[in-house]
Amino acid sequence: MKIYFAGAIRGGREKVYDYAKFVARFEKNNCNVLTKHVADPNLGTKGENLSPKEIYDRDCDWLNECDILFADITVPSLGVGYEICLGEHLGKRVYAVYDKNVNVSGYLRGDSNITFFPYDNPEEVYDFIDSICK
Ligand code: 6IA
Repeated sequence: MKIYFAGAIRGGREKVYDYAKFVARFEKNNCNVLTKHVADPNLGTKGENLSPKEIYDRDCDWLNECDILFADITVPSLGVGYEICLGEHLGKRVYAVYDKNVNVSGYLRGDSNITFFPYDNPEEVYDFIDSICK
């Protein structure tokens, strides 16, 4: 199964170590995470050394290719919101997890096509990921 993992870059990298845990859990389930760089602590808020057009084109290709879009929406990010909308309109299964102590977008949470999973501790997300991969 191909996973498009979405997490904040310009929005802020404070959750990157949780992103890495989620990507590792998908890989433990033999999933192919197309966007592993999003969970790379060495990727800072300046992103990769690609032009915006190269990033956009490549990410759109991966969104077309993926089976599942999985986003951590705890850190507000324009890019993640855009990807969620595009993934949904491409007919992908869309999952969004977030730290329940953070007041995430009410607009997004009102979208019944997205399956949400609020968590206190990122380890709680592991079983959720396992269930998605079945
Ligand atoms: O708005 P954000 O930067 O927080 O958006 C993050 C989301 O958009 C991630 O899920 C990525 O898939 C995608 N994305 C946004 N920017 C980049 C990037 N470099 N490199 C890789 N993926 C990205 C940004 C710098 C560039 C504009 C020069």
